[in-house]
Amino acid sequence: TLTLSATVFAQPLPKKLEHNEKMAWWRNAKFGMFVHWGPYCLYGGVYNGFNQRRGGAEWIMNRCKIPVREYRAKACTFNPVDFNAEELVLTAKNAGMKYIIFTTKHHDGFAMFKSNASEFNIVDYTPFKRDIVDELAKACRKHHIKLGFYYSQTQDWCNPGGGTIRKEMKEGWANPDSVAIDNFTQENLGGWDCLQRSASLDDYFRKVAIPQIKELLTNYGDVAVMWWDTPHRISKETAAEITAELAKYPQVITNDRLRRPDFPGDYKTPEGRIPHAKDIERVDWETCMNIGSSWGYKSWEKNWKSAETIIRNLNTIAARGGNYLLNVGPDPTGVVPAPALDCLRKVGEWMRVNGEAIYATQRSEIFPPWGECIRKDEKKNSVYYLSVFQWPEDGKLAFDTKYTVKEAMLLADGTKLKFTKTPGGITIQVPTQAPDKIATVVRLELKEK
Ligand code: FHN
Repeated sequence: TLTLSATVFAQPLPKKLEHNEKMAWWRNAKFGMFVHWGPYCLYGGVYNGFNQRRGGAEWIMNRCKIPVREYRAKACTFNPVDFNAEELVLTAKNAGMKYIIFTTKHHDGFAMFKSNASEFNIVDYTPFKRDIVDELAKACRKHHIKLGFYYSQTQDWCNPGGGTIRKEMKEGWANPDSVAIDNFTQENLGGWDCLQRSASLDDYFRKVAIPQIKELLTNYGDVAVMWWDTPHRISKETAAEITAELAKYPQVITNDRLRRPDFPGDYKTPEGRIPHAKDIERVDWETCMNIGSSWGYKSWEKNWKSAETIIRNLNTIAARGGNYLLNVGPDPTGVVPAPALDCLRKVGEWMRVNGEAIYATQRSEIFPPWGECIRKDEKKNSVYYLSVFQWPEDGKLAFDTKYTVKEAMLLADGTKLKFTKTPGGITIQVPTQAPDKIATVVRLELKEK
């Protein structure tokens, strides 16, 4: 009968992966690159000669109340001719990063990929015409870097249906019929008239967001992560529809920002901060943080973080059992700003020597005063990596442990270190000068009692 044949030919859903199996690569990876890039980079945090005062430069349209038509006209000029996906992927890889999370669509609604759901995308709307997500996916596959997609599911400032737009529409700037300022002519508003407009948020999900999510999941090979953002204003039903779509791709890991609290995803996402160890016990988590002070490119950035800060943060995060997702914002030509590249190069140098202390490690539950203690369970024994930020001037490094230490060495060059037992643990004899002023790693092999 009809019913029987429908049952027989129905496509079975792929086998559900066990949670631990699915999370394994992510837990081992520890360090990833976040990339915030879209037409907002054309402003670089400056509008009409004024520096944007609050928020990341990717929020410039909202913060400076740039009319939709004007913003879209600006987006028409996006032509990042120096973008080279392989260069970006290799920048991440050489810094020791194992995955990239790329903003496929941020709150401005612009898709960095070819989309049939909205013409407001890099291929159909700009002279560049290249599918950036596709190029990135290919480069990531070539260099064995996992690729995840940031997708802002609840906001689209260029579409009346998009998320937070109602309030902004009352303010005028987000009204799609608002008049562009003088320096944009009707001619360079290209594509405007045929753009999608959704009447409501539901309509937006149906016509734009869900079709785009499907495009992302099907057109670019294996997707490692779906990274949602701003988890408000999405109905339970729509979130469930998205989750049902995701169920077809059991390998895809998701963060916790689809809809709170009923769609917790696979891991938590503290933003711009490293949580206290006691607040993130027995959960997977990832700190996302800027390498400067803005997610999107800011031409007047002055607060670049040093390699020392990044390396120490990475150690602290590893010691507390988390991942570090470090953000860069490429400029209008498609290139990561030089101070960020310089920092990542130094981080890479440290990682090439000391990566063993970061990858595939676990939280240690020991928080020494001079730095961090990171744990790795090996077949027979466990290893502690003591990452020393404040070097002991007397050459005596005190470490409290209830375990028996079999061997101590400097990770960088394998120099064996002598140690003596103390009532609470051991004292390790180390050189009086810190071999690495940022973080010297002492590797301890333990024999557990
Ligand atoms: O509003 C965004 C912001 O621009 C950026 O994308 C960050 C990254 O975590 N998420 C939002 C704020 O939570």
